[in-house]
Amino acid sequence: MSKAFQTIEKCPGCGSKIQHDKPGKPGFIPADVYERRLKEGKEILCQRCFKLKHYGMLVGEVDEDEIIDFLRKTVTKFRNFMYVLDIFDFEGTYRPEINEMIKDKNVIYVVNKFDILPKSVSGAQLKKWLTDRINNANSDNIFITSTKNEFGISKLKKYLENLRGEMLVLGVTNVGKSSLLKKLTNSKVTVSPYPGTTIGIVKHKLKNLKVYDTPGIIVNDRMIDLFDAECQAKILAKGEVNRKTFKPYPEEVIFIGGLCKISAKMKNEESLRPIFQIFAPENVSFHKTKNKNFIDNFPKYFGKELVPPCKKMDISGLNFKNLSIEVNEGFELSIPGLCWINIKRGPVQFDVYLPENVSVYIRPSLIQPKRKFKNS
Ligand SMILES: Nc1nc2c(ncn2[C@@H]2O[C@H](COP(=O)(O)OP(=O)(O)OP(=O)(O)O)[C@@H](O)[C@H]2O)c(=O)[nH]1
Ligand SMILES: [Mg+2]
Repeated sequence: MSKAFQTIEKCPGCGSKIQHDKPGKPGFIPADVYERRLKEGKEILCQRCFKLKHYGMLVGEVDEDEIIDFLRKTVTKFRNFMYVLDIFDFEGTYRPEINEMIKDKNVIYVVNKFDILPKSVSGAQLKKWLTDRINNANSDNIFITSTKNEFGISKLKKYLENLRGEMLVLGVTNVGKSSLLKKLTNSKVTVSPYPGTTIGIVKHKLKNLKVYDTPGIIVNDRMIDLFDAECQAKILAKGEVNRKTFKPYPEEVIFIGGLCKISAKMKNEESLRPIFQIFAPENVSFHKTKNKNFIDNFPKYFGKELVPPCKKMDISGLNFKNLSIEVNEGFELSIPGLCWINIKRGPVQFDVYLPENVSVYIRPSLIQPKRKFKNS
């Protein structure tokens, strides 16, 4: 390769090392294209970022173990961290293994995607909820943001511009780390709805602070993690979450997507029916039925009445579990990467059937009930 031009060693879109030998792998760009674009002074992106940016296509594979090894090593070199969380999926993105990696460090928590919450939730209300739930958090180190409607971006920017030194950004895949840095610095990094977009470290500058974007941490205990990348991109919360109120009879089953079904009754008063609201991204379907044929043959409806999965899916290799869970008024049942269920009238006794590796949480309500339901 000619050295007449300044070479670029890392793809500015995803941070992976530029290489010319392994098509389909991160960082690949054909040598002739690379040289030509350098000569012409044109933007250099690896083929994967180029396709993601221009065609919304995902190519190439990411090595999960390599990423986590790389992050563990990198974390030890930093004192200051920006830990990015996704408010659609608090339990799925606020994780013990990340907390462990950065304990004893200086951390700011950036809770992103505020736009997906119903408008009735105020920033102050959410901050209080978060402060109660994040270790070591106080109102000064939590920032609530949305890269979509710019909520909280200028406040975060001002805060960062007053800092010096170096800061590492950390978080699960798809929480919006790169989108935040793009907004904060007007840079050209690749963002996409596919998990694992960023592959290496990408450096950004905000006045006297160097901020480093990193690959997302890949996790496997959320519902969304069971689906392929295309489907994950489809069901990722894009706009305000959908909500639907249910007041089911005990014999009715509610499918939330195809891999989770619930039934519910009042814990104490058999004469009343429970009332709850399910919140989920717009492309997740809710389907209430007591049709035994449907319930027994539910995989037949994948990609149709039941989404996700987005198309046919072989679930013969998946183990399922049955949970019996009591949830009181003022609390929510959260199923990471799928939905949360807010109790309006309870206590509710739920039977939940879902894949074994998907964790389930009970948490204080993010959305407070406005009115009390009458006894009907
Ligand atoms: N609704 C909403 N979507 C967002 C927001 N910020 C980012 N996104 C979307 O979330 C998806 C992931 O964004 P990225 O910035 O690539 O996320 P990341 O954390 O860098 O992901 P990895 O590099 O895969 O770890 C994209 O589809 C973004 O458009 C936000 O504030 N609100
Ligand atoms: Mg990224």
